[in-house]
This record gives sequence, structure tokens and C-alpha cells, in this order.
Amino acid sequence: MKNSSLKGQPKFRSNKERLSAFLRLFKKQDQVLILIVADPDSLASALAVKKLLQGKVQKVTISNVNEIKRLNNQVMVSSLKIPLTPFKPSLLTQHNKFILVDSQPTHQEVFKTVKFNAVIDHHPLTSGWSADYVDIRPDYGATATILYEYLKTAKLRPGIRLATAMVYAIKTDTNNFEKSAKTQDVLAFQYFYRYMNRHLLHKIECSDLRRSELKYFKIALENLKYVQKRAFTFVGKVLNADILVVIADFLNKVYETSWVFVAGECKKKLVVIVRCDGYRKDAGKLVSRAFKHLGSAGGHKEKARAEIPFENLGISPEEFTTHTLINLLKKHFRRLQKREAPLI
Ligand SMILES: [Mn+2]
Repeated sequence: MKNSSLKGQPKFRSNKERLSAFLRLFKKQDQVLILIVADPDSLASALAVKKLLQGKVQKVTISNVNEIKRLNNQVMVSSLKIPLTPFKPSLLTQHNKFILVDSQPTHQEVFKTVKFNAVIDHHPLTSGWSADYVDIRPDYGATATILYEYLKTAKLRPGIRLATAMVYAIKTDTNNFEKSAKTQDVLAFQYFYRYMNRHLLHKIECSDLRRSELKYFKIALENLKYVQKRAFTFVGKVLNADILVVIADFLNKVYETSWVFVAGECKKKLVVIVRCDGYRKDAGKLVSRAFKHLGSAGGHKEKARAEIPFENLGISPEEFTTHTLINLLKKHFRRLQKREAPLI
């Protein structure tokens, strides 16, 4: 195991030993605060930890340090009735034990100020922190899968809401098993699937956009230009860049489209969302070459994203059009085509 280098991460002979070491951290009179950067996996994992500690401590509070903007996540919280308290520093004095799930103390400034009793996560291990109890498994597709083992070992059967949250978490973090899933993720998925409610899951998964965002589809289609099989559109100002992702995923379904570029203005930045099938193409490489020197850019073979402050582009958002977007990318296609023909 790569993570054996982390001091304080003990080796256990069995899941039972591991679970009892975790539970030994807590006493009946404890007030436990679980901190998360709320997303499907951290929300589900926090619920699972709350279930593990139920009846064993006096109180468990789940607190999100980020604002939940994504509609799917808002619907997850409301439809699964996940009890959440937005973070405020006074929570730290109102609790005496602290747990971090699906994240590490180095990931957020506010986490660095907390002395965590337990950290359970699946992100690559970072250094420069410690906790009484550490369980980091970077080879797991989701933290929810790690917590599946805890729940099974504790012989705790999940209720409908926890099971639905766990299924959604595993689906989201493994991108529907398209990436980084291991056998344990599949086993956990199968297990929770039996106890979940598929209508609730469907409701969360289908909540991609607000009615007020439909207008952006109209603008995107009106401004859509094809150059060969590449689709380009500039949507103008949007309140939340998530809508650009929804539009890009939609255009990527159109037959005989090899690349999709959807751009918009969000918080004085040009946000560009790129989609392709990833077959002999590399969206991440393309955006890095085109935009890295101007802002942040990167991604995978089939999906990528760039965010560039308009001031670095030397053009105002008002002057920007779909043609500007095409011109920004055109030369990079030409460059790449010469060097690496398979990109197109
Ligand atoms: Mn995760």
C-alpha cells in the first residue's frame, strides 16, 4: 500500500479490528462534528458515519464548508432529508470530536484549523497533517465504498435514504463505473441498490437544470456554428457555469459531431467546456495548449474545461462571439493536426 508512509495510519488485521479502533475514539457524552465539502460522496459518507455513531454519542452534526450550488446536490439534500448545518466557527466550540470524510485536512484552509479525531477518505494521500484515526484508500472509487465496509462490519442495515445516497455517491464518483471503479465499488453498489428507492435516485439524477436556465439552450442553439464536425457556441453571461456543462453534454450526443466547445461568461471569466468521445482525441491536452498560458485549463481525454479571466484575453465579454471562440481554437487544431493527426 502506497499510504503506509503516512504516520498514524495503523494496520488492521480485519475490518472488525478497524471498526472497533474507530468506535473506541468516541464516548457516550461526545458531541461529534462531521465536516465535509458537500458533494454526493461526502454527503453519503457523512450520513453513513452518523449511522455508525447513532446511540453511541450524544450528538452528531454534519456541516458543509462550501455553498451547495449544483442543483442535483441541492435536490439530493432536500429529497433525502440530509440534516446539514452550514459551517460557522462557533460549531468548533460546540463540539468536542471532529471527523473529516471524503477530504483531507490539507484540502481546505478551514480544515487546517481543526484537530481531527478521524479522517476517512479516498483521495491521493497528502502529507503535513495527522489525526488520531486515519483511513485513506486512494484505490477506492468512492469514500462511500469505504464506509460500506464499516456498515457491513457493524451489521447495520441502511435505510432507504442512506442507501439511495450511497448509490448516488458511488455512481457519481466512479462516473457510472467508467473510471476508477474496483470490485469493492461494484459490491457496495449492488448491496445498497437493494435498499434504495430508484424513484428518489431518478429525481436526483434528473435534476440537471432549472426552468430559468432553459433560455440558455435557446441562445446556445441560436449561436451554434459548425466547422467541419466541430460544434462551437458562445452562450454569453451565465449565473452558474454548470449550465454550460449540461449544454455541452447535450450537443455531444448529436451524431457526426467530433468535438463540442461551449463557452460562456461567468464571474468575469470565459469558461470553456469541451466534449468529445476521447477516441484518438485528447480534450485535456487541447485546452491546456490553447488556454493554459491565459488561465486554468485541463481535463481528461473526453472532457475538459478552461477558465480564463477576460482581462487576459484582451477582449471584453460584450465583444466576444462564437466566432471569437472558433478563432481562439482554430490555430491549435491546425498545430495539433500537423503534429498529431489523430486529434481530429
Ligand atoms: Mn469522493
